[in-house]
Amino acid sequence: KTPFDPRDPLGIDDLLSDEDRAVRDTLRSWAADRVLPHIADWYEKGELPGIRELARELGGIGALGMSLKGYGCAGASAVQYGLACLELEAADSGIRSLVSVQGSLAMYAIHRFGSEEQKREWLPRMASGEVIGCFGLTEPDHGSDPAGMRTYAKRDGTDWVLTGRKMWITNGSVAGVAVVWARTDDGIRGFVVPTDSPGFSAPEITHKWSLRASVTSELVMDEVRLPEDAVLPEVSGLRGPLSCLSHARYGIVWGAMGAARTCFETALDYATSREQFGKPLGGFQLTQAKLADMAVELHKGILLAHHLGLRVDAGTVRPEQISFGKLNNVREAIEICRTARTVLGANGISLEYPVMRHATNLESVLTYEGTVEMHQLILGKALTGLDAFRG
Ligand code: TGC
Ligand code: FAD
Repeated sequence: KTPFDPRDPLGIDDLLSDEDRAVRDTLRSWAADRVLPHIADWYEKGELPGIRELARELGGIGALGMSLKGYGCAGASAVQYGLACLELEAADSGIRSLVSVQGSLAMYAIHRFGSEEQKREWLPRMASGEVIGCFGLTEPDHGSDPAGMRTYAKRDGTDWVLTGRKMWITNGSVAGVAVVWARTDDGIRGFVVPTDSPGFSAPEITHKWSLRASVTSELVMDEVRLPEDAVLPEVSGLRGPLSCLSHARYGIVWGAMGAARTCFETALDYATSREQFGKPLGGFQLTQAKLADMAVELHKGILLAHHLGLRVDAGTVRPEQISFGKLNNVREAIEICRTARTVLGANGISLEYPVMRHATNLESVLTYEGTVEMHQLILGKALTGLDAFRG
């Protein structure tokens, strides 16, 4: 009989190929070696020191723009990219964010909508981690509703002149290139902006209580002059940035389960080792109910991520299905982390254990890439045919 594995109760591992497992193991061991020994300290200090070195290492193991083809990218499957996100977020959401924004947002935008010259200029250096990218969509007054953005690019002869502000931009202050979405006379367009352009600055946002080991910045563009070919030629309209978001949201569907897995396993270890009233915490029915519910949601979530991964690989996934995954998996992951926190009692609030760090990180993950409410409304519209975003 196949033995029951408390860490893989449904036998999901059997769904993976040897290549999938190899990708997963590479990322898991990189994170164990390079992130886990330091993350509590980075988190406490609110910094991600050596981010450029980390980016180069991640490039070296093929994690940047992992599922993109050509231009130095690994050309992995969507399932493999998802497994990578899960392993990185099992260490910390901030590290997965670094990789998501680089690969699924900045590189994806250039890969899908850029000119051949833009792809050749930026993608190989972004895949290797030599250049970090960021993705500027959100503005101070336009988050969930990016259609209202104010950042504006006007023509001046053949040049573009870009003015505006973006807010809450991951990787902003360390980026060498920013993909910035702006209003133009022809609708919303994407611009590839070298961050050393005169008039461009990216002050870091501090005092965050979530994603503390991640760089988050404002982008300020004060009449940044760009050549004609800075625009992404292959898309106009909100479809451009929203397509990139679909790709990044897919990674989060997996990633959130990584944070949840770490919290579940921490709670399971704790419950089987700490005793109260003369027996292990895991021997009390109330603790078992928590562990059982956490395990059910965790592994359902991984199955859902795997299912979506197969659809992405087959080219059949719909954006609403990705919203389904992001809504469910982030919401359940945060619940799992909060429950794990209770199993650890007072130790649950300590940085000596990872659960509170993951739970507070997931507060950002719940909000970025479309809030819970946005994904409910996207699904609600798909279910009813009625648009409830406005009025
Ligand atoms: P709507 O009229 O629905 O759509 C406009 C056009 O876009 C198309 N479209 C999509 N295309 C591809 N993928 C998707 N997911 C798409 N969703 C919509 C749509 O077909 C249409 O195309 P066309 O050709 O007909 O014009 O647009 P709307 O203005 O009603 O907005 C819809 C809404 C609210 C769902 C959308 O604005 C939205 O998703 N808002 C949430 C904003 C958001 O998620 N921002 C994230 C910023 S980036 C970020 O958070 C990075 S954090 C990363 C990290 O650190 O890990
Ligand atoms: P708002 O849109 O103001 O929403 C506030 C609340 O109102 C939410 O609960 C929302 O769901 C609700 N709400 C809004 N409209 C409706 C409605 N019609 N019906 C019901 N409820 C509604 N953005 C980028 O572009 N690039 C990045 O790299 C990036 N990185 C980020 C990193 C971090 C750490 C964080 C926290 C955010 C990041 N973001 C980034 C921004 C993120 O995408 C936005 O915060 C998010 O889209 C929500 O926008 P908002 O914060 O302006 O909230």
